[in-house]
Amino acid sequence: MSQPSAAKRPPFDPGDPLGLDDLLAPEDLAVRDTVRAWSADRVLPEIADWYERGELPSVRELARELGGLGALGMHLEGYGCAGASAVQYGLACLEFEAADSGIRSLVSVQGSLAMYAIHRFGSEEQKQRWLPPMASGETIGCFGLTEPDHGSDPAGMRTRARRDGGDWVLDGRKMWITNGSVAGVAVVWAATEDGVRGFLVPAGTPGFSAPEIKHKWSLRASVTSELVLDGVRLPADAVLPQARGLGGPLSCLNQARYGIVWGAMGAARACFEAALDYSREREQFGRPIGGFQLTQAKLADMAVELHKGILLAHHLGRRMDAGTLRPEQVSFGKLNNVREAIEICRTARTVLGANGISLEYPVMRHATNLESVLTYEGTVEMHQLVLGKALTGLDAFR
Ligand code: TGC
Ligand code: FAD
Repeated sequence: MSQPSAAKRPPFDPGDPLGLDDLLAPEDLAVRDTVRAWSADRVLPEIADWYERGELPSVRELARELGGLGALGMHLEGYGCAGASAVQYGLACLEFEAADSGIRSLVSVQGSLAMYAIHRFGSEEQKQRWLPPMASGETIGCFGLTEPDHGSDPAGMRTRARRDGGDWVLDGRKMWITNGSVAGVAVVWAATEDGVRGFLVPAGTPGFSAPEIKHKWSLRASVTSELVLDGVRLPADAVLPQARGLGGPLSCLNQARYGIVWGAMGAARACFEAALDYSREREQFGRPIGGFQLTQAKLADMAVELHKGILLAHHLGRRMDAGTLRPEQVSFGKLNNVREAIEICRTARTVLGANGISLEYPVMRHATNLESVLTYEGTVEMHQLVLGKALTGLDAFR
């Protein structure tokens, strides 16, 4: 194999050391640049303040702006959705999460969980009613699967839906629900005589409320709520007709987990960049700390894991676009990329010394956010067990 001449080789780019941008088409780069510019303009100047206050104060306005960008349900077709590729959706998730995991959560729950559930399992009437206002950000959606006593094991859910004449009546509780208190529609999963079914619960339905969960030390710029269902009466057409069994909600999780595979690398990139910049400027013992071998080892290891993670995300994105992506492969990506992202953020924190714990820098905020990302959408252990089962053929969940 002939070696290219040095003159043909592009220069080394510290922001893209593997040359992964070569994998992207001009339209992919355009999506990435648009989301990066929006995040820099709308999120980065305010995020530390929102985080400190533990609020996402302009969530409805942000949702409408995200709708205007085409970011809500962007990988879905029709009904006002952008019809972007999975790779483009992934790039957007990376850029949103480079700003804050809370913004990527807002986008993921809207597009990959609530809208995807309606798009994949809803009737034509349900799609026409809900998807266009959700794509534009006029209506926010949430996705209620987790319960106070059933997180990793949703098969044991206690929320029940029973038939009463032509109606459905729902009773139960959901816990830790992103966007819950600001949602115009909640996708609620409940046990019925025929197994798990999905229901569309409009905000304001009697018996339904969504109190916000406070005192979080992670995902502080994100709305998280309980969903309370006390004899919530819904018409027959509130049920998602095409979803039967736990496979319904778990299919939606594949979509959101895929976005996290990319998103986690955004948080990691922000921390790596902060550490690299800091290491060039901060001097100790008469020289920049980036000149010390131990700091360079940290930076090199961070860069290796960051760009391996992006490459993995890209590979999974291509498989998703080709229709060949398996749930076990999504687990592979979520397990690796979130775990490595946390490690990168923690290492970046050490490079910043005491400044690493300050909200003046993004590192600690991303590191604490990633503690939620490690847990939601399937904990590390769940994804290890999914892979363990696929590798051995033995189910170790129960
Ligand atoms: P199991 O018996 O394996 O499966 C039941 C049925 O589901 C099917 N299935 C899947 N289908 C599509 N995609 C997947 N990933 C699937 N995994 C399983 C399966 O084929 C079967 O279908 P059928 O037709 O034979 O009935 O189920 P299990 O009870 O043993 O549980 C498996 C396990 C533990 C992997 C699953 O329960 C699980 O993934 N648990 C983790 C729960 C979780 O991730 N919850 C997330 C809640 S949503 C959230 O966190 C949003 S945060 C978002 C944000 O803010 O960004
Ligand atoms: P548990 O399931 O109780 O697990 C506790 C520990 O036990 C974990 O380490 C787990 O891995 C381990 N464990 C459990 N079973 C096993 C086993 N068989 N083998 C080995 N280890 C095991 N849910 C939604 O439905 N919608 C949302 O929008 C949503 N948003 C969220 C937002 C935030 C900020 C957070 C923190 C959570 C959110 N969740 C949401 C909930 C999330 O999906 C759950 O927290 C998650 O699935 C884990 O459930 P749990 O917290 O009940 O932990």
